[in-house]
Amino acid sequence: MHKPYYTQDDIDGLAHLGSCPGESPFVRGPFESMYRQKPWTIRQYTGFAGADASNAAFKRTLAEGGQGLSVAFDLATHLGFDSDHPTAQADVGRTGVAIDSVEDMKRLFDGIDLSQVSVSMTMNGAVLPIMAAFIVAAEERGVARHQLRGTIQNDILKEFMVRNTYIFEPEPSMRICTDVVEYLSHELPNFNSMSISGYHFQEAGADPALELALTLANARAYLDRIAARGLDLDHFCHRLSFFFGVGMNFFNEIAKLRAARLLWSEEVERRGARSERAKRMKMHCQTSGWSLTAQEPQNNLIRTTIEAMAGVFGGTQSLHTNAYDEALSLPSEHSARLARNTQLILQQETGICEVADPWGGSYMMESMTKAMADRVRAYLAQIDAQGGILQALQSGWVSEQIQTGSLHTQSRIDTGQQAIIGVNRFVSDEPTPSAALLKVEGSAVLNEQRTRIAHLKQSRDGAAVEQALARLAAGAAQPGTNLLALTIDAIRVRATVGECTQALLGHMRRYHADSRFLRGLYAADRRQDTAWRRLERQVKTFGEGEGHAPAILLVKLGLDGHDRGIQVVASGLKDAGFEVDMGPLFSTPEQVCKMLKFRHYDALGVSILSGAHLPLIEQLVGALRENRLDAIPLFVGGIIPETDTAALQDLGVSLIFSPGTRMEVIGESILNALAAVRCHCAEVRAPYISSDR
Ligand code: MLC
Ligand code: 5AD
Repeated sequence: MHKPYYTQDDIDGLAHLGSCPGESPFVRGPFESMYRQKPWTIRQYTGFAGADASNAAFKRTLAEGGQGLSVAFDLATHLGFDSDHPTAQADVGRTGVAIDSVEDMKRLFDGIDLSQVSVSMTMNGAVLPIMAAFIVAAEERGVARHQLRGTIQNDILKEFMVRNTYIFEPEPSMRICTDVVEYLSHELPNFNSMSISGYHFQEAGADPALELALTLANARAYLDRIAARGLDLDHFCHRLSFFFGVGMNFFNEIAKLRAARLLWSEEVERRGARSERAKRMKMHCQTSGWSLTAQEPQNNLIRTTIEAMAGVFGGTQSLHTNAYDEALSLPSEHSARLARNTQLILQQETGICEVADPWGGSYMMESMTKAMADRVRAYLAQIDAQGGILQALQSGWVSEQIQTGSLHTQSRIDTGQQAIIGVNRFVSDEPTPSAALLKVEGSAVLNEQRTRIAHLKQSRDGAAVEQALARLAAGAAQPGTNLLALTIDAIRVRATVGECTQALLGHMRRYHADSRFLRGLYAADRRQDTAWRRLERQVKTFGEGEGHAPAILLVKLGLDGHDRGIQVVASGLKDAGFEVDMGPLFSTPEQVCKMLKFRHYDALGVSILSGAHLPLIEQLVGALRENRLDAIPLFVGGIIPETDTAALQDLGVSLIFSPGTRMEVIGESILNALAAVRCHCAEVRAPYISSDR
C-alpha cells in the first residue's frame, strides 16, 4: 500500500541513504557509471525445435540488436531425457531447443563466436551434461575456457518450489549445483555459475517481497554449501548472479531491485567478504509472462514496455522483454523483433541511459526501498525460525505462501478489484487482428533428433562411452569428486544427456513431488460475490440430484511442470463444492487411467501449457479408449491457440479453457457439460471459453 504522498519525514534517518551508484551497499546500482558506460544487455530468451532452427534465431537476434544470447531448452532436455525416450516424445522441441549431445550443442552455436558473445543457459536439473556439452563444444571450436562468458542458471532449489524441472532429490541436487560452482570458479573464471532466481516465484503467485525473500533464502543456502567446500567468498561470490521478474506493480518492482542489492551486500559482508566485487549484486530481469493476456494481445506490448522500464530504473544488468503473443504461443519472428525493439527504443531513443538511478533520493522510492527490505527481512526471519529454507520447503510453508498469493490475486481479478484491461474491464467485442503464431512441428523435430542420436551411437567409441559413464556413476556415489569434471569426460566421448543422467540415477534418487492445493482461501475472498454464490448453489443442486458432489480429476500431462493454473482451478472448484483430486506432475496417460479406475470421477480436466496439447491429448484419448474410460467428459486448460480447438474437439474434448478464465465460468461450464451428458444430449461441444465470455 502506498501513502498518498511522501515527504522528507519518510526518509529522515534512513541508513541506506548517502551512497552513490557503484558504492556499497549498492542500492543505487552496481556500477558508478551504470548505463552511460554500458547499457544493460539485451538478452532475449530463445529456443525452439532443433539446434539449427534455434541457431538461426540466435543469429537473427544478434543481427537485429540483441547483445547476448539466452538459451531456452525443451522439457525433455531439462528433465534429462534424450529425445528418443518414450516419455519425452510429445515435448521434444516444444518449449525450447532439443539438445541431446555435444554435436547438437555445436550446431546450436555454429558460426557464433563464443569468445565474443556471452551466453546464458537456463538449465537446472540436467545442469551437468548441458554445462559439459557447452564447455566441450567451445573447446572443440578452439575457444579457451577463460574466454567463455555467460551464465548457467544452476538454481535447483526454486525448481522444487515452483519451476519443477528437477531430476534428483534435494540432497544430491545440492551437491550437483555446488560441484558446478566449484568447477566453474576454478576453470571458467568469467562464467557466472548461478543465476539465483526470483522470477519463477513471481510467476507462480508471489508478490515482490516474497519473491525477493525466497530468492535470498535460497542464495543463503547455496552460500552455506559453497562455504562448506572451503571456497573463499572473495574468489567466487561475484559470479553468483541473480534473476528477478518484473511485473506491473511499477514502484514496488523498482524498490524490490534496489532492496535486493542492499540486502545481498549486507549478507555477503556479514559472511566476511572483503572485496566490493563480492558484495555487488548483478542481476538479469525478465518482464512478467503471467501479466500478459490472450485477450487483445497487442495490449501486452504496452505492459511489457512499462515492466521493462521498471527493470531499467531498478538498475538491471541484463533484460528479457516478453513477446506480445506470450499467452498464445512461443514468440514468432515478428513478435520477437518487437520485444527486442522495445529495449532498443528505451536504450537509444529515450535518454534513460544517461543518468544512474534517477529515482535516488525520491521520498517515495527511498522509503519504499526501506519498507521492501524490512518486509523481506521479516520473511527471512520466519524462514530462519523454521530451521532454514530446506525445512520451509519440506514443511509445505513455501508453497502455501506462494499459492496464497496466487489465489488472492485470482480472486481480486475475478471480482474486478484488480483491473486487467480487455479481460475484466473494457472488454472489446472487436475481433483482435490475428497474428501469425510460431508453430513447432514437434514430430519432425522428434524424427530428426532420433536419427541424429542413432547416428551418434553408431559412430562413437562405445567402450570409451561405457567407461566414462561408469566413472560418472561411481563419482555419484563418492562425495568429493567433482561431477562436472566427470561429465565433461563423458560428453567429450559422445555420451548423451540422457545417458549421463541415467548414470547419475544409479546412485542419486529421482525426486517425486506431492501435488497440493489450498482450500478455503479463494472462497473466503469471494463470499460477497453473487456470481460465486450462484456457482456454489449450482454445485450443491447438482450434488443433491446425483447423490454426490461432482467429482473431478485434474491432471498435468507430459513433462510440463507449470502448475500455477491447475492449482488455482483445483482450489477454486474445491471451494465451490466440487470434489477435486489433483494427479501428480508429469502424469502419463496410463497413470491417468489408473487414477480414473481407482475411484469414480464425473469429469477429467487436463492442464497443458507446453504447446504439446495435440499429441498428448491424442495419446490420452487412445489410452482412455483402450481402458473403456472414454465416456468421461474431458476438458482441457492452457495455452491453446484457437486454431487447434477443432482438432481437440474431434479428439473428444468437450471444453477448452484459456488462461485467465474466471472460476465461475469454468465451474458452470463443467456443470452444464455434465448435465448434458446426464440427459444424453448428444453434443456437449462447447467452444473455446475464455474470461471475456
Ligand atoms: C558492465 N560492466 C561494467 C559496467 N557495466 N563495468 C564498469 N562499469 C559499468 N557501468 C562490466 C561487468 O562488470 C562485466 O564484466 C561486463 O561489463 C559485462 O556486464 P554485465 O553487467 O556482467 O552483463 P552481462 O554479461 O550481460 O551479465 C549479466 C548478468 C548475467 C551478470 C546478470 O548473469 C546474465 O547475463 N544473466 C542472464 C540470465 C538469463 O538470461 N536468464 C534467462 C532466464 S529465463 P565482468 O568482468 O565483471 O564480468 C527463465 C525462464 C524459464 O528462467 O523459466 O524458463
Ligand atoms: N522462447 C522465448 N521465450 C520463452 N519463454 C519460455 N520459453 C520460451 C522460449 N522457448 C518465456 C515466457 C515465459 C517465461 C518463463 O519465459 O515469457 O513466461
